Amino acid sequence: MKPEKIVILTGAGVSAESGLGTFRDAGGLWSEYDLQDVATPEGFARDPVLVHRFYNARRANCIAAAPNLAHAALARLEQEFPGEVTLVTQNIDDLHERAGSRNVIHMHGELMRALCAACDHRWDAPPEMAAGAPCPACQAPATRPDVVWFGEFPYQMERIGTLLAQCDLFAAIGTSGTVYPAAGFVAEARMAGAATVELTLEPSEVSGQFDTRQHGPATETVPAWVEGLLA
Ligand code: BV8
Repeated sequence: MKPEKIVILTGAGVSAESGLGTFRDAGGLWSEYDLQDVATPEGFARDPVLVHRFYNARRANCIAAAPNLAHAALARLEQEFPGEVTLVTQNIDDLHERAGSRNVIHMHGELMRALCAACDHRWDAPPEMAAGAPCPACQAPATRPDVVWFGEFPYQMERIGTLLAQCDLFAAIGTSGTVYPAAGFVAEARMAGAATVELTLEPSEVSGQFDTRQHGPATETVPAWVEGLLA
């Protein structure tokens, strides 16, 4: 039976072949930085200069990177599939949008957006953010990247819960299934009766919860998977 509502969760692996580092692969971001220092509110309070340096470097990499065949295939699926396709991404890069995806939920925020911790104002981040820079709305020196750190509440969880309860196909692409609540989405989709598929380079921590798994580079597995759905 053809699916009608597809929810796709992506992680760092979908951007790996665009040259953006993953987190937990060998040589990944967490092997160079301690996530406690650069991806927690406590780390930001302790050393905002270090945190801005971390995100400024990733923002520069992101600007210089290009979407890859996996991003392009997912944008094609959204455009050509007769049913509903929603992309829920843990990634903070903008490669899905630059490949043409429109229906994208950034549950961990966006590298290209800035947030004022004092007044909640959000705006397009400059290429380089500086610690203590004043908020354009309230002038408080409380500006930070608009990303969700560990211990913080991911964005649009209510909407994601509704999508998972209603979907009939759930795919996880390029994610290690290490970070919650995202790693729990496959269980929610299964409870809703959805078919589930995992497309990663190697098995994730939740591989056993998927009906089917395809292991290989996203630039090969995702275009083939999309071809099959559109056939
Ligand atoms: C929350 C944004 C409450 C910033 C990120 C104790 C105290 C406090 C919290 C916790 C705790 N214990 C557990 C928690 C929860 C915690 C958590 O899960 N911790 C883990 C480490 C145990 N989670 C949180 O704190 C979350 N908030 O829980 O709030 C709550 C609870 C329930 C409901 C609502 C609220 C907030 C988590 C968000 C943290 N922010 N990033 C930034 O990016 O800098 S997380 C970070 O990890 C990224 O978002 C990243 O996307 C995410 C997951 O990593 P992956 O994307 O999976 O990447 P990874 O490197 O791990 O894996 C790469 C994958 O790609 C692999 O599978 C590999 O095979 C594959 N791959 C590689 N190359 C390719 C490929 N696949 C295909 N092709 C390739 N070429």
